[in-house]
Amino acid sequence: MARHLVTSALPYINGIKHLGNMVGSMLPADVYSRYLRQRGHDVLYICATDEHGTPAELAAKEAGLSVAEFCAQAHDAQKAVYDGFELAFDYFGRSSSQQTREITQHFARKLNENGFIEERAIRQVYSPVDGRFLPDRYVEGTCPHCGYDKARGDQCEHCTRVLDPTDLLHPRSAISGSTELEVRETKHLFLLQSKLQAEVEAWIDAVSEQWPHLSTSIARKWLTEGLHDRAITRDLDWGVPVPADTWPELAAEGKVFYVWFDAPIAYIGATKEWADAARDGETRDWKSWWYEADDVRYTEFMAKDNVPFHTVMFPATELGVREPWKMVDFVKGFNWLTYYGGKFSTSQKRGVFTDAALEILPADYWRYFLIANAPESDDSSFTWEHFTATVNKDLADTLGNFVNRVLSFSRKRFGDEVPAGRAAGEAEAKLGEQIAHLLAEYEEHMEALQFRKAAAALRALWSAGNSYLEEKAPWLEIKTDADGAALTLRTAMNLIHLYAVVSEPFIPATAAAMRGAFAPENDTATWVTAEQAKALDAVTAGTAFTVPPVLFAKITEEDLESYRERFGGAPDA
Ligand code: B3M
Ligand code: ZN
Repeated sequence: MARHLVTSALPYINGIKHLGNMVGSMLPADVYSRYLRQRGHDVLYICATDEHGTPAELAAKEAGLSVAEFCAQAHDAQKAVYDGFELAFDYFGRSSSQQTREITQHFARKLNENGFIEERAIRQVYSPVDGRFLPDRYVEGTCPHCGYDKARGDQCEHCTRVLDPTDLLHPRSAISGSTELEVRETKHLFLLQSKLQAEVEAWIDAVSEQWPHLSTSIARKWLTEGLHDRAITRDLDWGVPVPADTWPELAAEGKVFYVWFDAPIAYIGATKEWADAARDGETRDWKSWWYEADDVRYTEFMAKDNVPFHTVMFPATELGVREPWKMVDFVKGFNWLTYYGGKFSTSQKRGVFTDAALEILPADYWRYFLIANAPESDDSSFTWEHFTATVNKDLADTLGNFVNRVLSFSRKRFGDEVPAGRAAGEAEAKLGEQIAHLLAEYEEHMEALQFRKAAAALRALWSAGNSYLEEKAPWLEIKTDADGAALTLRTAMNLIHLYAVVSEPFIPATAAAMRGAFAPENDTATWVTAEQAKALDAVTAGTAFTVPPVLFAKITEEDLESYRERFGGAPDA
């Protein structure tokens, strides 16, 4: 039993996220955390809103609110959606917290003491039309590496290379579009990452053997290009202030840390928020998860554009602090989920946002579909047609229908208690072997964080029940052999109970409904052993049960049409 620390990339504060954001960070982290908890591990799943930086300032301006007020509201709005998705965070904090501020300032002081921070005068892009210095991501232009014409000054979203605004070809202000940009001189703090290159490389060599190819390839690419010293302060009103005890001049000018400097530190800060939120005599020790925490296994989840920051830049920061802070053990990176092969687009209203998704269907429909089609080894595409087919086949037919059919039929023929029938025979022994085998497969894929494969194994478990039921056909058996039919139904009910337990990470609400159908005594099991899977007798004859309402409604042609209309269908349709 290990301690598992899990974090998912912090959703940026400026708006409700789309399904692509969900499947590339929070949802798989939740599925994994739930699985580990069920297996008896001590798990801490931490997330937070990422609240600093220019986009927050601009979104607040647009909403006519102070940045603080905007962030408070936007945090609550995001949290409500995540609750709707049944994301079971241990804590969902905020990067603007006092806790993150203090730890960020501590990190900066330590980096400075250790010779990894330097004050430098730089020439920065100033936009007279906008009357301000333009932070990196507010300079847009053409990527010098791949030619993408909407590259931002901090990173090219297309080829994921990290950029400097002055690298861009044909630069323009992202605020006003003005191309009359000037360069003015101002002082900033620089993190001397170049001095840490060798250490980061050695660390990657030591730790990344089991990581997905996506995570290591991005990290290696970045390291091969060479770690450059980077400005870690900005001229903004909103952010973690540069500590005045160490840099009085910059503090007086109102410089704050760059959002990507404090955002990963907010994983630690949010853990401290969690500890500080303890009530009623409960003690929570945040530091044991992060400091000298060799017994902790730390797993991070994120989409590919965030991988460089987590595999290279934040590790460089942690190494430079020269204190034993916990570093990541496993980086689960994801490719993009596309919408009909194109990008989800807020501005063009194409794609599905997480709040809208929950307006039309409950979380479990989305959770299952998204994880079963997670963009793990490649990009994957969301289409309404694929979503509909998956829901109808896997959730409504294979799982939902099985549950309702078995329970309704049994109630009709044998009443409200699990029937006894005769002792298990050959068909049940064969089924038990098969279930135990598939369960082992499911566990193996979950341990390896192979979510699509885990979903396929789960689906195979559900299918095995259907095949058994078709083969035994209790609706025919009942005519000649009531004891045989009762055995079939009792076995099928045991499958339902097993499905309830093992499907919980994917579809927690449905799992609870399935489990709630039975009321066996002392039903505290959080997982199923191989022996139990073979025996399929945890729910004994005589146990009372109820028939839950239909678990998954089928999506009709009409529904499908209305979704296409509301959300936009294929790009050119
Ligand atoms: N907020 C994700 C993004 O906005 C970014 C992740 C931070 S994780 C420390 O692209
Ligand atoms: Zn590019």
